[in-house]
Amino acid sequence: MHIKDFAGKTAFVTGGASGIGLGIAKVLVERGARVVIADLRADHIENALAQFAGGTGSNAVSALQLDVTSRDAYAEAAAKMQADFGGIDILVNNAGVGLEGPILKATYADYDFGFGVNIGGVINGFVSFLPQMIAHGRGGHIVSTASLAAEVVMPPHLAIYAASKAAVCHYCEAVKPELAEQGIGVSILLPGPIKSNIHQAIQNRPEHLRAGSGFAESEQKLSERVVGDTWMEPEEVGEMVARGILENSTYIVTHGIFKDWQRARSQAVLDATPDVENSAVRGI
Ligand code: NAI
Ligand code: GGE
Repeated sequence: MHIKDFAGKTAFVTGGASGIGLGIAKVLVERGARVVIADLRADHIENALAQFAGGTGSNAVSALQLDVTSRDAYAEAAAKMQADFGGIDILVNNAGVGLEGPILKATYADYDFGFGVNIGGVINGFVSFLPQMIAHGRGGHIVSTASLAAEVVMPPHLAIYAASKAAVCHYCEAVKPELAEQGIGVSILLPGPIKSNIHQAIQNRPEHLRAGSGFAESEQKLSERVVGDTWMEPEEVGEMVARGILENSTYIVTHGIFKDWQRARSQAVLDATPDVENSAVRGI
């Protein structure tokens, strides 16, 4: 029931018009999948479709404009996928925003923006698409993009981001066994630094969450950051994701550069944990 190859499969990639999502879309198309790119930004969609134009897989790609935080729009998109393709086989919950700013300046607008897209968008993907992925009986796979930020104690100014990504990670881990019973595989993508437009969070903020934001200054500064030339190419991430889907890997990790921070966090939790004899008193 799990995905064994990509030929003839339909994939829905959120945030698929830029960066990591576009890298994933390119690799899935190369391997014979039909890919629907769902993205908030019309400029990114136009640029992405231009990159496929004239290529061998160009007629396997289409795009729709979708804000993953809009539940009504998401339900409509899922209904369209059911009508057009008999439902999707692969869902890539990748849309996310790299918002950052000092926590003492954060307002509810900032919390709502960060959690709304980064975890809310993932939940909306599961809720909108799970029924059709189960009903069509072909099995399938759901990949969600978290971050290595979920596995370390993050540097300052990234608390909302880290918390939203940790939520993605734990949600996916926890639902994996129940979805396995339905023939649906689950993977979590944990990237390190990848070449993308993640610094453009400010442009992805809806008008109603711009008003009252305490992060305007940080996001303006972030928008001027240049993409590092040692950062990984999105297509390389796409290759890792394709392999992760075929192997139904729980974790797809792109970089080993934060391993010491990952270990330190895990060790600190273990160090604070009472011994087995102590906790056996209460049990669960
Ligand atoms: P990106 O900004 O190049 O791509 C994200 C795409 O998502 C953009 O095209 C944007 O228009 C779209 N998007 C934003 N808000 C949306 C919404 N509400 N609805 C639909 N689409 C929306 O950035 P990148 O880096 O490719 O980001 C993809 C994912 O990877 C994000 O979840 C990000 O947090 C995660 N990530 C990125 C890392 C990096 O180093 N670039 C590292 C770790 C995780
Ligand atoms: C490349 O840009 C970013 C960003 O602006 C915010 C977050 C991230 C990338 C990623 O999710 C990761 C980088 O791999 O998060 C970190 C950011 C900064 C330091 C450590 C990080 O993860 C361990």
